[in-house]
Amino acid sequence: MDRRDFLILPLAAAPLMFARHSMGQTWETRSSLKVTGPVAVSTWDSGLTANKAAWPILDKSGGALDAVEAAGRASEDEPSCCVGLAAYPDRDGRVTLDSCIMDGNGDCGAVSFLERIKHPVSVARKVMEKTPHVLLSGEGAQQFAVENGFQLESPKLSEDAEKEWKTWLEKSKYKPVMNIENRKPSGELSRVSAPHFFDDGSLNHDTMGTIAMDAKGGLAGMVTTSGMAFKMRGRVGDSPIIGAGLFVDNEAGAATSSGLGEEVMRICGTHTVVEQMRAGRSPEDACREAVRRVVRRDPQNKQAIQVGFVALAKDGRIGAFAVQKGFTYTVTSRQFPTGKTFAAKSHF
Ligand code: SD4
Repeated sequence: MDRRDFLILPLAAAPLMFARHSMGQTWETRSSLKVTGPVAVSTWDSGLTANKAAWPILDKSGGALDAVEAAGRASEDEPSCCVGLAAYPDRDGRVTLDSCIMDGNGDCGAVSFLERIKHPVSVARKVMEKTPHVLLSGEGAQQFAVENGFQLESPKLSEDAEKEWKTWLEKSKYKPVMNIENRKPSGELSRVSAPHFFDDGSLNHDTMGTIAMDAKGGLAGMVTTSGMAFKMRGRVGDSPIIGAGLFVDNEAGAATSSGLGEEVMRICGTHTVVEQMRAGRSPEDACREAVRRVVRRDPQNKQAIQVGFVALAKDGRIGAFAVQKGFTYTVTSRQFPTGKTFAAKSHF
């Protein structure tokens, strides 16, 4: 079932220019998927684009790290609601990007709250390779990027992002007043600083996370996102946080997440998933356990949020689990050379 379809929508559906995901699609669910040889696994059906960029590298015995970086760059190049400079801005009208990259030996780099740079995933890789640090943020991250040859792009919003932002401003009657986050216009949804759903009812998610295994069995992963649309300025989600939005360990496996980052951060989501695989759980059961931890805290409110995890074990098993129906992931491998999208099982 499609993410757009699984909600009963109270709001008028304004058509969106951006394809957040394909409509009307149904995806196969598999509990025990196992591939042999190299593989790229990405969040959502839009993961097809990411995997398409990663696959030629993996197929020619290239490294998993190069493959996931290529996946991230391809997503950042494709205009969408949720990744790259064309994505939806924060509530002040500025696009701020988060990204991280990690390989199976524990090397990692990340950027958060990065503005006007087209390829955050490559900046994250530079942080990993050229600095003694893991995470650079905001102005400092931008300065580092420029010093390393990344071009400073225009701050102008894409046409579609501008239109959506303006619509959001009208409806939310947003004024930059103190404590706007404390208003409770919609019950439990007021607990986070960005809307959970767009006006067409689709979830405010579509972060691209890619985890991959190369021909030598080496693992790597990356995440790239603009975070939650219309978020509070300065808000950073799980995506650039190692152990939250991404975790990779050659001894056990790799995992990435999409959805409401605050919930993922609270349980160190992907680290939990990888540790569960290390302890012997299948990728799907490991993701299910992480979802259980998300849901067990304040369970009533979990009906209103989405978090999905997808995992790749070091032996090629793949699995996923989400809070709600509608989370999908895409696998590209020798078995699925053009990519195949699967639906994750879910708690609700
Ligand atoms: C965040 N996890 O910033 C991200 C949002 C997301 O698809 O997954 N979007 O919280």
